Amino acid sequence: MGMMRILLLADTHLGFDYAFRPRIVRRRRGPDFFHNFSKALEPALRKEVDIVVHGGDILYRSRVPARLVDMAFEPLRAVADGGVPVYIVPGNHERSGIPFRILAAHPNIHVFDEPKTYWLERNFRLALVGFPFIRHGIRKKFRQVMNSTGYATVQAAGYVLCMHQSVDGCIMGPRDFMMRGGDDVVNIHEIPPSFCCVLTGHMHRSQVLQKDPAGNAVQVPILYPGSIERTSFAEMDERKGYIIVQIHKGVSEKAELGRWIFHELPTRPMIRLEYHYNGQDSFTPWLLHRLGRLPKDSIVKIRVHGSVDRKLQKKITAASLRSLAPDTMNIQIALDLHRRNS
Ligand SMILES: [Mn+2]
Repeated sequence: MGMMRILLLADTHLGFDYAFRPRIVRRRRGPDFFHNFSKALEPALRKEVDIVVHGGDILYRSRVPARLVDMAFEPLRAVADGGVPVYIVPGNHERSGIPFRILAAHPNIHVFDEPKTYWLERNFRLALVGFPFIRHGIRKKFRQVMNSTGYATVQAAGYVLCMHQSVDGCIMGPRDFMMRGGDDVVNIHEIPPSFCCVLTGHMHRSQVLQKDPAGNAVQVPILYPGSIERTSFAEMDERKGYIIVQIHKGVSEKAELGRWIFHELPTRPMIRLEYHYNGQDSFTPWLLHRLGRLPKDSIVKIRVHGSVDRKLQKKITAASLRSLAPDTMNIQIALDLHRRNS
């Protein structure tokens, strides 16, 4: 009898826009990611959860400086030191490059560096089943990978699957593109019904799948916490956060998925500005006017429409944009390349 709480976070992409020795001084987004990472782990440090699952993509790419690895692992180690076990799924950015062995040496940190089943006994026995990101052909390999985790030989009241994959029906991008049926997408009907839920990274949009793409209910919900900060303008309208998942066990032998709660993390506003250029130079006053009306910590992308001549070119260099925007903003330009040479 009782309950277990799992804190699920993923796609922390630490190291994104983080400079150890910056050549130019400008606001960077890197610290926002570290800040949200610490914030997401606070309930674990306060011991309000029994387990932490990181669904992969701890770091923003696979080759990173050792210092960054230390900075990224330290908060996870603090959680584990506090007595809350941490389970990590290696994501697409974490293959050979990242020294998981250092982390895995911690008695409270467990890495799914190959298909594996761990189990934990608190109020009841919960099996944590998982495998590292499989880049190609997961659809065909899924059953075999699940078999090789050995979960079927582990007796437990409940099973959760930890992975870093796309699943039929998951949605991404500003146009709500739905993944379904592809070689690199897990068939949602192949999740064994004995599982309480699937905890997975990879999709940067937070979402919970409870139906297949045809609209039929599925037995095992798929939970994506999404990324902890926006990694691109494709995510500009998405809320960011982590999920706390409850697994209950009543009088029956089987544990069940209870409530899950999305906890939102702070994000900076992302703003797109459109500038239409017709040869008449009004860029600087236009930009100052627009920037003056935006929140001071905005991340701004300016799209220039029209063919850019030398006169405008000089005004839209990174340095000149920075000189016009408050230091608290990030600002970048996107040229409408399609029309640039016309
Ligand atoms: Mn990712």
